[in-house]
Amino acid sequence: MTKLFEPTQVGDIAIKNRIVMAPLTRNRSPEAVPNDLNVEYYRQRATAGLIITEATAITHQAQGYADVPGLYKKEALDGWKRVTDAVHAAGGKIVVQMWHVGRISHTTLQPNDGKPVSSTNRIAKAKTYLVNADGTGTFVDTSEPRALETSEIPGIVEDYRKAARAAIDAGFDGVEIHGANGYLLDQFMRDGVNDRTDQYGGSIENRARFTFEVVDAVTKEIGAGRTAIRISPVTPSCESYDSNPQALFTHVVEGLAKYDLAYIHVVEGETGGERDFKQGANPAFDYKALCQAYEKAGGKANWMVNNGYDRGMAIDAVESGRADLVAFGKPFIANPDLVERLEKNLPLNTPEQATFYGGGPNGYIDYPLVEKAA
Ligand code: 8OZ
Repeated sequence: MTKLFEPTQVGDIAIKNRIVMAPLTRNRSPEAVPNDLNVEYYRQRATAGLIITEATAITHQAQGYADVPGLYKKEALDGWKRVTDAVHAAGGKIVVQMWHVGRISHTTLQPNDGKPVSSTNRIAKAKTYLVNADGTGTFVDTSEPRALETSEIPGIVEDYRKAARAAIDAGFDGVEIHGANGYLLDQFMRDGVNDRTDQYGGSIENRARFTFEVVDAVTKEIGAGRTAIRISPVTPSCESYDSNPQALFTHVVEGLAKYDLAYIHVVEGETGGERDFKQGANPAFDYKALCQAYEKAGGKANWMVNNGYDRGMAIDAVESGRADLVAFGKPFIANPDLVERLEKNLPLNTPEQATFYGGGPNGYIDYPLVEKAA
């Protein structure tokens, strides 16, 4: 048996194999409340060693897209409890990805139609997704943000802390802090977005401060063994750019090493795209050096890799010790029984792009299992 299919311990979470369902935005939770369809979707995928939920807004202000779920109101938490119960009853483990979109939002999704908040007043050249009155979806430009006042930042750290507590109370095995893909924490970390002059802007230390404050608050609230983080050092998603991602993320992982986190989740390359993507004139990103810097600083968390892995790459990554866990995204959309298919080296269903975002059961809970496909 290859190590990929063997059980392991991820912080406080015991998992039955090292295949992880990556966070996947599906826009099927109107009013931010997980519903029966969502329960069924996650239940079907419980043979994954670990499920990471789709990105989930920690507050109303953290919302940036139509019909994504939240962690901030009773109905949503009750809905998530039904999801976590179903996954646990099916023998799986599940963590929630805690999300604040920052400037990747639209005034119509914000409390009192306010401006989205960010590290900057500058608008992102990016799109968000809204649902029209007739139920059809459209991609629209994000709204102009306002830079958070320095004095507002502790309140957002507190929002993360509260959301982490609510997640554990809703039955999650842990939380993954979304520090990737150009959303709020990334908007602070990157010098191509962050134009602040306070203690949250300028040097790498200052830009990473907010992320560390969030990690600190969440680990104190629920324990480091139930806390994880996702980073995407070079992804251009949501117009995120940094002049020196290697130095920035080396500092980030060195700082994370002092927490005994469950895992560090690294998107290699462009999220959902090219694995060898580079930011501007930067040299190719050295992921091995990143992991070594983490270990040299005393970091012991599981190292989770993601982006375009196939069976052979995943087996090799874990067997060679380059990674402890491998997250699969699109293959899990189309293959609820992905673990069995990888283990037996069976063919995979092809995901249908047209039904990724929004809609109903079609393209969501109707992908066939291997027996039925055969
Ligand atoms: C796809 C569409 C909308 C949001 C991310 C949460 O990139 C997302 C996302 C992905 O992290």
